[in-house]
Amino acid sequence: MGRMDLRQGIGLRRLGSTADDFQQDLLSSLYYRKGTTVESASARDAYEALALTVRDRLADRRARTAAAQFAHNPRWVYYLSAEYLLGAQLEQNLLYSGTGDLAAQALKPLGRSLEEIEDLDVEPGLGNGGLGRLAACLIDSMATRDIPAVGYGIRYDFGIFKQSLEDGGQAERADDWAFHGNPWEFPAPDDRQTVGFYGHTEPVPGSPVRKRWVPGETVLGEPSHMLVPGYNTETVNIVRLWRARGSEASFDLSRFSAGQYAEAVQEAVRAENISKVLYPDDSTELGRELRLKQQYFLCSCSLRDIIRRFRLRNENWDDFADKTIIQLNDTHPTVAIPELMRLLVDEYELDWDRAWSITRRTFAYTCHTLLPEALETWPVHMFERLLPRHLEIIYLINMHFLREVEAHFPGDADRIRRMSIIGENGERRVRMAHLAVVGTEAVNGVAELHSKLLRETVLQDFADLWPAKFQNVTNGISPRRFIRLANPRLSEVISDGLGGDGWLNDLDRLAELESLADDPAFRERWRSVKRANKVDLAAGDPDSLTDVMIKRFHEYKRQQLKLLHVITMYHRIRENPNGDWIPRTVLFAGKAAPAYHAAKHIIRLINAVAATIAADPVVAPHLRVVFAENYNVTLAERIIPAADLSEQISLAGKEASGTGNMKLALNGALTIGTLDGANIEIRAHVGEENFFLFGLDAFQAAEARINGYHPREHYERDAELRAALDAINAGAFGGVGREVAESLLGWDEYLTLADYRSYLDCQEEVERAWRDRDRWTRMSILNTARCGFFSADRTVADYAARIWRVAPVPVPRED
Ligand code: 8GP
Repeated sequence: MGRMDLRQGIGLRRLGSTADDFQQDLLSSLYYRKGTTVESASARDAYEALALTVRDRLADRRARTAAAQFAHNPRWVYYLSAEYLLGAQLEQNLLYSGTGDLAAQALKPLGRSLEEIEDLDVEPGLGNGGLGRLAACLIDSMATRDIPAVGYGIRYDFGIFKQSLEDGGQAERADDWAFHGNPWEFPAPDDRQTVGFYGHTEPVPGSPVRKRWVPGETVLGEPSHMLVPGYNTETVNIVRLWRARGSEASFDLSRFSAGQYAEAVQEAVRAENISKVLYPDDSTELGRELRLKQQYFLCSCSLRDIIRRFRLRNENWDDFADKTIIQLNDTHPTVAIPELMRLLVDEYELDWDRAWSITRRTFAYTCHTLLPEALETWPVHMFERLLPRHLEIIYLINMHFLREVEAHFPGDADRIRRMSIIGENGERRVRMAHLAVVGTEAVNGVAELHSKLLRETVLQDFADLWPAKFQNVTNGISPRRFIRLANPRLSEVISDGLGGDGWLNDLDRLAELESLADDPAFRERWRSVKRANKVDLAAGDPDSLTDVMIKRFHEYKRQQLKLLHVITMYHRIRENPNGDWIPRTVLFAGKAAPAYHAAKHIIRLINAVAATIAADPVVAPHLRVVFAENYNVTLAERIIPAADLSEQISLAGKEASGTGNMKLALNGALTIGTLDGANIEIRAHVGEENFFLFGLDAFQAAEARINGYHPREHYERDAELRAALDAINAGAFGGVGREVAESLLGWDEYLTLADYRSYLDCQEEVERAWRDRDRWTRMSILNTARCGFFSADRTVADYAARIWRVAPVPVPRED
């Protein structure tokens, strides 16, 4: 590898790597950048000074990365995502810059411990769940694999809400994550963009296709970026986040002078609302429009930035797709497709066919769901008002597309209706998933089963037309964050077992642990790590079976099934207090969408059951239910290392992949799960005998629905199930939960009752395995050893080879 020192060129002092150097730099940050002294520095001053000192080290690598990547003029990967759940930055950046020990040392004169300082580092919660965390894992792995990439997103002022429990129910508070500022970000005001909304279009004389769009409102997009370091490599990529601002003209001085203070700023406020919150409530028309506005804002700013970057090195538009691949993280950024067409045709004056050929080759689309209600559509009238030119372009795209369908399937009017980008059943709507399939070169699902079901059900017509377009790329997770940072004890045991920490960049090497699975001393260490992690978590007796279900609350994920199991255990223990019960701690964590009432009822019932059990002296010694508030990446990092049992119990055919299942298995938890999403692949990798399988498969679940499913039949037939539901209805848990019982007995959308008995039987299998300590430990070690496949590094390598067709660009080291 070549060598490079960019500082030399401008005579800049190099940052040293000794403890003294680091100390000096920390003190200098404190003094010059925070404007304070050792004597008067607050904990927050110390935190910020440390963050800046660490950031400086990464900024060096960033400068070299940018130089190397631009010199190479590669095909860049641009990841467009409405969400990033990045997790805490300080612990990550200390690890990725190798400065953890130096930092702990350097803080001493300030009288501060690193732990205390790390607690001040607020995670940017710019996402909801799996999709947002996947985005964070993928950008980590792209940097680790030296792939030139930029992640684009929105810098929401308020991220995912903070959850607390009030009277056993979920209460939400705004998450002002950057209230104290965010030392990790670099504002880049020179790269700001102007984005239009509303208005009208005008014909362009002499051109049948081009139009002039005269927006009725314009808003500024101001970017800032955060560094995304690779692990054990020089590359530091960025994630660039846009924040909406009113223009200077949006402040009305004359109104202000007339004392109309609110009116004077209303335009600016309107503009800033675009990046105000992650997922504004969409129960009103205005809320829905705001979401579409956010999506367009992200796409328009990012595309202009991408084009600006392209033009730094290239002139010919025909090279654009060879230098650019834009991965759409679900349909949220799909309006980028008509936006690129608009830019190419209207602004850069390319003819339609050339622009379309470029556009199609530039985009790829990842779908993250199978739930029909999660496939986004927008009312045509809303699109027309907000983005009039884009709607015209979508109509044109659709016209060309439907001609292609007609040519392939002549006379198949039904198919044309089904495939059209415009849905005509009832209110006319723009189907974003259809647009995303039509306007991209590749479409992928996120686990084998998911990709198959996409091809065979939701997107079947499209797969008939373009079979080669459809691919699978199974999700993965960052082993750095989810083992090394989350579980330092286990990391040490693994590194000792494998003779080094090379596995952190090459997770397949975990397979070498298999030979240790039968080594009694190794097993003992393995167990003691798990126990110590449980002690740290302090959720319950560290010797109890720690049974965790941590994920967003959704009926398809079936927290209610876990709850029926808990209620049944409660009944069993009460009936037989002297039984040989295995102590269990059942830990739930997760947020429900604020307007998702059914999910919130489930949360309430969990807490009511937890309270009833805790108050019952007969049951409490054996069973404890804990609801951990405000689940986020940081909390996940504490729970996952302590888990014995991982609950992955969605109705088969509903969970696209799951990634929590991977994190838990990698940390040695055993999975109890259905044949859904990536569970299937996890089971295939760890071995059937090391996985607790139950329930209907996707095919059987679909059949059950078709044949007419009657949850009451299960209720009538199964006495324990009946007892559980009757107890809820009889008010055994403080009168809470009747809505849950009603929905289960009434229609049971996700076949919870159908899987109840199989689930309970499987839990007995779990207990049999748990009673045999050595067997359990062996299974646990084998789970970790065989989960190397689920590294996001592998996921990124798959995308790079099969979808992006990009190669790494290594960054030279410093002398
Ligand atoms: C999730 C899927 O539910 C999960 O199975 C998958 O592992 C993950 O994406 C990553 O692929 N989907 C979402 O988080 C999602 O659809 N979020 C929308 C609310 C934005």
